[in-house]
Amino acid sequence: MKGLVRIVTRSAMRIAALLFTFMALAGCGRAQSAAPASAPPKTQQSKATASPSQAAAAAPSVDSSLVFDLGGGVKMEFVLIRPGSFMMGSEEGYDNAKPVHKVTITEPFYMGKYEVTQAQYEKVMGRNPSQPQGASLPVERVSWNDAQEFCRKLSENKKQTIRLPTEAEWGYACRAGTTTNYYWGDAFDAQYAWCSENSGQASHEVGALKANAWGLYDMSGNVWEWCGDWYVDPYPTGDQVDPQGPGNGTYRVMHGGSWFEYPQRCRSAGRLGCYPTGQFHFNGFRIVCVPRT
Ligand SMILES: [Ca+2]
Repeated sequence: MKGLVRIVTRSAMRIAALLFTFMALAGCGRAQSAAPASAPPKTQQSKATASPSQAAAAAPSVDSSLVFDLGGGVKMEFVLIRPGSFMMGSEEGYDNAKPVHKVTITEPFYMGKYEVTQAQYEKVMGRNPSQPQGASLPVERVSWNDAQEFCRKLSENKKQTIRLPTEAEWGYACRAGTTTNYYWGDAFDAQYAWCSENSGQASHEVGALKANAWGLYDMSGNVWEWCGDWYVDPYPTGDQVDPQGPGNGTYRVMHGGSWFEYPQRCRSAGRLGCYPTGQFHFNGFRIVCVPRT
């Protein structure tokens, strides 16, 4: 009977996944117009370059980490990301990651070390929309609007500016100075990310796999992560400094792929646009805290 329930549950999740993919191809179709989920790009070679040396500079007076106590033993950890430049996007693979362009981040920011967990979400919001449930699992089935409300409430509680990362901040933190398809190399490695290859068709506790070079976990895979920007496709050309995305739009940006996606979607340049009201089994988020000056 348990097996039947599991099969039924997985079937339901699969249907939801297919619906999500349909959304990606139809409702959110502009996000993946170049290639469907079932047809990964032929080549995955990244053309991006980064400036890891620049990442080590600046922000000497800001603590390198930050921890929020949310009560009841639930904590939230952040890693300081220092200013620097990188090449955003990829000339190979999905068209929506083109053109590659130089981005400079001028201010330090604290990036969530992990995806927001269900325990953290429940502490702040008083509810947990996820299925299945587990304190250390990433919260999912949260819309962009839900994530915004989470940030607003936590900012109010902590008297600090807490927000979603911009798409540029997310990409910079994800690459962590790397220029390869993934932040560990050019080929998928199951030691770093949960995707369709190794997930067993479910999300996993945050931080169970290896981190990137700057100490961030699950930037690739597990759950898609909302960014603050409106979705734009293609990227603008030319160098950008602290880009915030377009002033308006229809879709919001998600990055990093998920437990359901093929590895190719979980590359550092992988992105998707979806309605800000969208709630799926694969979308969660992580947050940024602006250092006090
Ligand atoms: Ca993720």
